[in-house]
Amino acid sequence: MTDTRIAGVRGRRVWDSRGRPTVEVDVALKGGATGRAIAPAGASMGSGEAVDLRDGGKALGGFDVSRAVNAVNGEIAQALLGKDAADQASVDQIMIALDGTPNKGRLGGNAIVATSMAVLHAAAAAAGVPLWKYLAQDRKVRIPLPEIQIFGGGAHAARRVDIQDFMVMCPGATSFAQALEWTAEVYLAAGSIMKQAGKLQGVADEGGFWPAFKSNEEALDTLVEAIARAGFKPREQVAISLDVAASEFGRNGAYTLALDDRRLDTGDMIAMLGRWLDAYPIISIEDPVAEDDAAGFAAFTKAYGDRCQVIGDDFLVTNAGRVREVAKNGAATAVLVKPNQAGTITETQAALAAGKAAKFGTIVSARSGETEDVTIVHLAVGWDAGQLKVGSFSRSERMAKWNECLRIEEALGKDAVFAGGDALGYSPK
Ligand code: 2PG
Ligand code: MG
Repeated sequence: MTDTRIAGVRGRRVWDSRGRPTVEVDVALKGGATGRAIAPAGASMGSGEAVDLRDGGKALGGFDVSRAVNAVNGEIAQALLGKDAADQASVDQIMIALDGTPNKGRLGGNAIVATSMAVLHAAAAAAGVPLWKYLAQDRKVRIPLPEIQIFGGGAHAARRVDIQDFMVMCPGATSFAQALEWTAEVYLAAGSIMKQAGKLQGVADEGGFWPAFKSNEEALDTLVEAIARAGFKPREQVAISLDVAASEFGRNGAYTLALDDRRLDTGDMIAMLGRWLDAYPIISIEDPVAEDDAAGFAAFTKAYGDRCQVIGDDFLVTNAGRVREVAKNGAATAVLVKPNQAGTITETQAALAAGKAAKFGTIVSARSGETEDVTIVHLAVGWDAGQLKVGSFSRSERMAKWNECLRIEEALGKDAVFAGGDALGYSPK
């Protein structure tokens, strides 16, 4: 191992998949190793997330990040110079203390998470091993089960459909490579069904088809048809996974499904999702009710937690404390893990570890605003998360991540263990 003390930290403005500014950080170590990372950005965000520092004002829709970049090149660089990149916990603690706010709003979650990830990359480079291996050390890891979007909706497609992500998972696949191949067939079939029906309007923020469906159920029907047309057995081989992202259309126990022109209370929401579980091969549901509806989460999990994985995203915001609390109440069975919700690698890892301790499913996830950065793939493998959510099967900011995971599976060769359906945070009956 070469000298891992930090010799330089440099931030710059780069651009994300929505054409918005974001923060990239380069870290150089005394021994010559370097690391680079880019902050992603969400659109449907939990209120408990670390917040990005944006400039506001008229230019670039208020999304510019010059203040966050200045924070990296000024205060953060100064505080980290000479510190040991191999001691991630201390580096992250320094930034948390320096920021001094509960939501990282002073220096910016974007500035802090990009720096935290760049430090991690530099430490792995100094150790001379790929990042996933640096994180795994001698522990056994699995290649994650991918969760891949076919239709986009909600905040990622101008609310064309209310449900945000209509995704597939391939519990019947025996390798990551096979899961991708099966998903590619389903994506292709879905596209041609929609084209024939005149329902294809392009792609949404994460690369899934932007649909012209008349109802949320039509999306589910079309997805089942696509799975069958691609030649797979729905549920056993290829199953449906939903991110309802209910906080986007519900608050205080009242939900408005604009497309279906229906107003629902928490009980109605749970009953509707129950009917969908009866009618469709759904094995995972994320944020079934709004983030402020802990009782709704508990009721949903009690009713259906043995029939599908119940994931908390906006509800748990990659927060270890919340995961522990919710595990006690049985209000979810899985946690979505997004580094920029927590703001540092250390806090992200703590949330994932809390999920594992609770025997939850753990899903490392990208954001709707992404870049060529593939750090999350290494986190998913190195921390043995078991599941990986990256968006759809088009657009290079998504494909860069699926392709990176293929390379890791290949590098592991005979030692590669695919997590498959066993990684889900429930036991299918
Ligand atoms: C989510 C993510 C990714 P966003 O809700 O899970 O799909 O979306 O990054 O906009 O929060
Ligand atoms: Mg979500």
